[in-house]
Amino acid sequence: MTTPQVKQQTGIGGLPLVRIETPWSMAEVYLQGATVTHFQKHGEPPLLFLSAKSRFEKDAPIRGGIPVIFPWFGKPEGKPAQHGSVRTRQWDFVESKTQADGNVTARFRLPASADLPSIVVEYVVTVGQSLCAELIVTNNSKSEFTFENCLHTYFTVGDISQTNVSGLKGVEYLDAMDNFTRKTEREDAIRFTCETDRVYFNTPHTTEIHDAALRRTIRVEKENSVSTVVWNPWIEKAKRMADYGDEEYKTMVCVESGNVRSEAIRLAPGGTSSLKVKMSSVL
Ligand code: TA6
Repeated sequence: MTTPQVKQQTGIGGLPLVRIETPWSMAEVYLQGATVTHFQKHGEPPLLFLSAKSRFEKDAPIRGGIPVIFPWFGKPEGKPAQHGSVRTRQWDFVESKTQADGNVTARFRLPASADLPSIVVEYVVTVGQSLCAELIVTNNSKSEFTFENCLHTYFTVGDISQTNVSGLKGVEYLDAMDNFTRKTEREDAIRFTCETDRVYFNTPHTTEIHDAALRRTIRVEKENSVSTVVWNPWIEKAKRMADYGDEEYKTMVCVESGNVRSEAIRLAPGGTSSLKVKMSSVL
């Protein structure tokens, strides 16, 4: 059994990354946005999707993996960019630890910044037979801090036309493709035949991605997340995204975990909030 290893390396575009090898898997985390760009169990296809056309440049978001969305989701009025400010910042790699069971944890911290006064943001990635990501926000200010968070995970699938997402039947959602109209999910399994962009509310529970082409099920388990976002850009939007291949919509789906829009978090002074997601695959 290979011994766990953690190495700091220079990655695509000269950007620094942390590469983590465990007896079961390998992962890569770019310090840019503390973005997990790769997780793959030995002998399996990659769990995470990374666009072949992603930019790897300072101040540009990485297209794929697990973008960390904080302190806002989407593009609220007056905000300078889509999906928060931290996915394009360089985080610090603090430490890594190998657990007795062979899992490796790597801890990252967002450097203090004037736009987030007295707010400490850390991110802990645990790599083993599954992948865990935990976004931890501590409010050291003297006032309540309201924010949205989301781990905007891109998953690899073999063929989107043979893929479905289960676990959301009966749940209310906002349909971004229909002026954010509030609807109720009627399907046991969501299938993809067009651009799909939905924010599901009151979903603290597990969802599953059933990938018939790769003959695997991906399980997304969450702690302290009540919003789930399901997204596939489909044909026309794929063509409009410069950092995304025209055909890449066929081999990915986003199932994102966080607390967004009406489910934003209100963190009292001295409080800590942790959003945790465990991603695993079953063949
Ligand atoms: O999570 C879905 C979504 O909000 C979509 O509307 C789409 O914009 C996607 O995120 C990607 O956003 P980005 O800013 O990374 O291009």
